[in-house]
Formats: sequence, structure tokens, C-alpha cells
Amino acid sequence: FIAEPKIAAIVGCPFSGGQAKPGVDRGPINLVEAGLIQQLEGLGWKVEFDGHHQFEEISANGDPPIGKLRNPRIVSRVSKAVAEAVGYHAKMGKLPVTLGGDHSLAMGTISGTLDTHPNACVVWIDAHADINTPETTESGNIHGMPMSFLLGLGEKISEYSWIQPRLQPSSLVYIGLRDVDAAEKRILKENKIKAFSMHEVDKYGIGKVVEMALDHVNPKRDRPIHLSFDVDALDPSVAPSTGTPVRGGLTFREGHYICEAIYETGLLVALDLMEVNPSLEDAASVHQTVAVGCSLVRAALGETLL
Ligand code: B3U
Ligand code: MN
Ligand code: MN
Repeated sequence: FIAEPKIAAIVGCPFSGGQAKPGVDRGPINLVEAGLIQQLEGLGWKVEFDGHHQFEEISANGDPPIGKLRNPRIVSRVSKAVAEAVGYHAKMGKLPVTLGGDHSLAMGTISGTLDTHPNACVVWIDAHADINTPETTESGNIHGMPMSFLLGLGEKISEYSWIQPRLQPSSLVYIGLRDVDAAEKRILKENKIKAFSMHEVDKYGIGKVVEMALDHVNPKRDRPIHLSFDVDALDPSVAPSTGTPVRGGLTFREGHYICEAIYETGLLVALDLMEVNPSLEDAASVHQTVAVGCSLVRAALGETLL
């Protein structure tokens, strides 16, 4: 699906409005400053990056809550801009690599992918399911809800009517879950959404889990893949600087294995790396988390040991 020579388009998204902790907007800036672009060029990719998005221009006059949703207009408008950017790069045959920023941005990235690749499936790597609806959310944080908007679940909010709910529940698979709200568990069951929690990673091993995940969403290995990686899927000992760390996560190698295995399919059409927050924890933790983030992206773009 990606034309040769392979071109990656970096979509830097300094945005934190989908959750409450400041600093996650610095994630993409730190990832690029750490040398991510040169590292990808070192793998043989042509890399396009013309600066981070300037979301400051998107405003919404105080943006009071809609129901329980916090910052609902800004989050919607930013994601819409991201959908257009990702969709454009994908149409040009490039691989959009979106650097977050919080995971609400995936409403945009996945919408953009589906504009160009309507048959794409989504592999979502996260400690959380991010599938609360406007009714079920307890936090009001929209980074905990992008999947429900993309699937068309829950109450319709007119501000979000630009999102076409085109993703089928059978086209989504999760790996890494370990902090899922009761209402989210119900939503996963009702919609028969396939999820491999850390329990399954322990039971089967990551190799088997990725194979089973792909067998579910991509049995013939012929569908484009959107990989959305929330860095909090990794154990906090591996990626400490993130807004909602949950112990018992993926090891360094398990996280990388997922990226390598998706790359090996040759079907990757879009990648998100989300929720790196360089303002959390000490300098060494920040350095470690940013380095791991760069390394996951390299793994998904073909860095191998041999
Ligand atoms: N499920 C909770 C917590 C959460 C979701 N995503 C993150 N945290 N990062 C919520 O707020 O919806
Ligand atoms: Mn997430
Ligand atoms: Mn998460």
C-alpha cells in the first residue's frame, strides 16, 4: 500500500485537551528533538516533516463541557484537522506517523486512514480500552472515548458529526489492556470486540497473541493496518512518563515485538504513538520514555536486529 521509495510523513500533534494533565503536548516535540527523523532516515525512509501542528489557532471560546465531555469543541476541531492531514498523506501513498499528544487524536488519525483505506483494520495497543461513550465516561476525558466515536456507539454529539462511524467492531483488536471500566467491559462484550489483555499476553506469549489478533482482524493478511500505540501499554518501569500509568504492562520487548510483527506483514498504512508526557517523572524517566517511543516507531518502520 505504501509507494516506493518509502516516505513517512510525521504528523506532530502537540495537544493535551483530551485529558487533564498538562505536558503531553510536549511529547511530539521531545520525540523529534531526540532525533526520531534522522533515525527513520537511517532505516532508509524518506521522511517529511514541516513542523508540528499549530493547534493554538483552533479556538472555541472557553469551551464549556457538553454533557460530561471536557474540552469537547477543541478536541473535535483538533482531531478533524488531524484527520485531514493524515488522510492527505495517506492518499499520497505516504505512511503517516502521528506523534501525540493524547489519544483523543486517534479519532482524527483513524478517520484519516479510513478516508483513504476504507477496508483498514485497527490494532490498538493500550492499558485502556478508550471506548467510553459520552454517557458512560466517569472522567469526562475524551482520550478515554475515541473508539466509541469511531464505532458510532453512544449518544450522538453534533460537534462530532464529522466523524463517519465506519469502523466495524470486528475490524478492531486490542492488545495490552489491564485498566478497563465496568461500562467499557460491557461495551466490549456487547459488540463482540476482540481484546487481548495482559492476562492473555501472560498465558499465550506475545508471539501467539499478535498472531491471534491478526487472525481476527486480518485473516487473509490482505487488509491495510492502522497501528495505534499508547505508550502506557508498556509497563511503567519501561515508559514511566505518561499520564495514566498502570502497573503490569508490556515489557520493552513485548512492545517492540508487536511493532516488528506489524511491520513484517507489509500492511502498515498508519502509525500513532501517543501519550508520551515529558513533564511527568524525573529527567531520567523522561529520557527513557522518549527513547522508548522513538524505538517503537523505528521497530514499526522496519528496524530489525539482523
Ligand atoms: N477509562 C478511564 C481512564 C483512562 C482511559 N484512558 C486513559 N485513562 N488514559 C477514562 O477516563 O475513561
Ligand atoms: Mn489510550
Ligand atoms: Mn492508555
